[in-house]
Amino acid sequence: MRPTLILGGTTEASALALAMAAARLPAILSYAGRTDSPVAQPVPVRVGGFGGVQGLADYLRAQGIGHVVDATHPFAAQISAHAVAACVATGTPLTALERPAWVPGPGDRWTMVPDIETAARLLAGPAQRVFLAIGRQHLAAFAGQPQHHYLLRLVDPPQAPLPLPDCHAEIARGPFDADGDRALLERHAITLIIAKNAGGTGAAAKLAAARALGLPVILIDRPALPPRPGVASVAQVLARLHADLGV
Ligand code: 3Y8
Ligand code: NAP
Repeated sequence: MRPTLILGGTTEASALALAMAAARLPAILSYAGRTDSPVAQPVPVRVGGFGGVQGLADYLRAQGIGHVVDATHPFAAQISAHAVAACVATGTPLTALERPAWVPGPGDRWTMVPDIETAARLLAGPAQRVFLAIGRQHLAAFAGQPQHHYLLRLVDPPQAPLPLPDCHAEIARGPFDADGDRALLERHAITLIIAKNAGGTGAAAKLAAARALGLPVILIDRPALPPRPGVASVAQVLARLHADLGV
């Protein structure tokens, strides 16, 4: 049976890998190599970029991949675009395992913005204590607003000086829980949270904590992705794989 390539790096990708291992369906989970020690998986793992669309297409052919499941994070827009192009080029079935965007509920004080740059522009004004919970890759976008104290949360200790003069980095890997995030916000006297609209459960704790504390949140919309077949659950992915296999 031809293996499935899972483009991973999310809670849902790990859940799919577990289900495929249990169902004895061959799979390879792929990480970009963004973190020092990605969480162990019950299926074979490969780490690192493929080398663009052509590199991914070559990999699909060389490994005889029977199906690609794009279970990457909604902000991982480039790999998702590459997966669409490489699957078209090689005639490989593609399924996206997607999680719906978060929507505000009672008590939420959210401001939705289209991108990271707009979020940074909204910080013009007097100094605040900001939980900038977007990870490491896009911190430079906030260098133009040095007046704030920033609380950061990074997966690995930073290897280079951070682009924000007044910041404190917590080193932690999610998924996170609401009690822990509430204690974090209180311990650092946070007045504003900035987050990506990741959806899912692994990063939602800070929103529940903000609601409990009545704190405002600037929530960044996810980037646009090319159209592709998408499902919302591991069970639906397995159903598509079984349909592929005619079982
Ligand atoms: C390397 C794999 C699993 C996956 C768990 C999910 C949940 C915990 C919450 C906060 C927000 C943030 C960040 C976050 C969460 C899950 C999921 C998720 C957000 C790991 C992982 C990899 C990454 C990459 C990393 C990014 C960063 C983003 C931290 C592993 C732990 C902020 C996104 O230092 C860096 O370069 C980090 C880069 C991309 C965003 C950024 O731009 O900095 N994730 N996160 C994946 C790879 O190499 O392919 O190391 O085990 C996975 C998870 N992180 O299996 O249980 O499913 O979303 N990840 C965001 O959502 O805002 C933290 O602090 O509240
Ligand atoms: P991205 O901007 O969409 O992709 C940039 C390049 O990284 C891709 O072109 C590809 O390199 C490589 N890449 C990305 N994901 C890969 C994967 N799963 N396997 C192999 N190569 C991959 O990606 P990103 O936003 O940096 O995300 C990187 C990883 O972190 C993904 O696994 C994603 O699921 C995870 N993650 C991201 C976020 C986030 O906020 N962005 C949050 C949680 C988890 P080549 O062009 O060389 O093939």
